[in-house]
Amino acid sequence: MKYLEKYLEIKAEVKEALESGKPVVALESTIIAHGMPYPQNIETALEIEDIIRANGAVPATIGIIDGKIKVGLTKEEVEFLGESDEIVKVSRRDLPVVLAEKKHGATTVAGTMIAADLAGIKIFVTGGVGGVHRGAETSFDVSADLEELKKTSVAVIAAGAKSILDLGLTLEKLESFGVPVLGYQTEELPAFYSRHSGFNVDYKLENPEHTADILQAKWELGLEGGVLIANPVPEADEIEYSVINEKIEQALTEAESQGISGKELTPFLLDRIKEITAGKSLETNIALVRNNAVVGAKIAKAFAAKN
Ligand code: PSU
Ligand code: MN
Repeated sequence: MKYLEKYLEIKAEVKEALESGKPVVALESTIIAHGMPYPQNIETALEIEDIIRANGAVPATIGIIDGKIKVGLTKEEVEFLGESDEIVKVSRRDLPVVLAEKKHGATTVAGTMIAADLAGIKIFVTGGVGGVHRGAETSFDVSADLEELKKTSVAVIAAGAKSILDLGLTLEKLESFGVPVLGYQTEELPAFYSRHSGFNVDYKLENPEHTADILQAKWELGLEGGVLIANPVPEADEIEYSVINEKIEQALTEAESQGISGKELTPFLLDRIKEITAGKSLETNIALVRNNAVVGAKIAKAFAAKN
């Protein structure tokens, strides 16, 4: 792409890995800047990179510094994104403005998928994806993450979608968009904090090799678009659906009465749920991201071995 270098910078270690066909795992930065509080946000981001390495892949945390998309942030850049309160939450619609105005940005699932795709990274690990918000029939609040999954060929490993969303409608959208929703060693869609949601996934993944075969078949055939790999939180760390659901309802009611909407809604809910659960939701959030990193690195390894 003619102007790619103007906007995108790939860290040397990541570039070398991509050129030599080593497994690389993309990581997002909205979770750092807007998804978790300081200092756990920075600690978790750096720990996740170590977990990816320990499982045989090269981590590439993606964010925007001074109007440049960085594929592979340095430790100092991760710290900066985690500390500063002037970081824009960047999805597809925000990208051109933040780049042109040379601002700093944290990429959402959609933003990170775009950057990973430009850099040639196929596997991306995060906590949870955006989806259809509850009440979307009147608010029209549907995350741009879903549109991105429809068109951008990157596999996203997440602990399912959080029940701040309407999970049933989120699955319907993904079906219409032709996005496979694959459960990692489970037939049920995990609901982020909990392993159970009452909804089934489309297909169950047995292991990393099985996953890699499916990704290869999709993309070799030219079936563009992403895949959602739903990996349940470990049992020891989960919060039961019935327990967390009540807290979520409370946070949603508060958001509504305070008129919170648009890109502010997801960060607001995450923060309120953390307060309402006295920090328990944050512990669970960290645990499930760790677990996704292990699985994601293994899938990246299996996929790299085929290509
Ligand atoms: N879900 C989480 N933690 C997060 C997010 C979602 O459990 O940090 C972030 C991700 O970056 C996701 C974004 O892409 O929120 C979705 O925001 P919105 O609903 O505004 O599209
Ligand atoms: Mn939204």
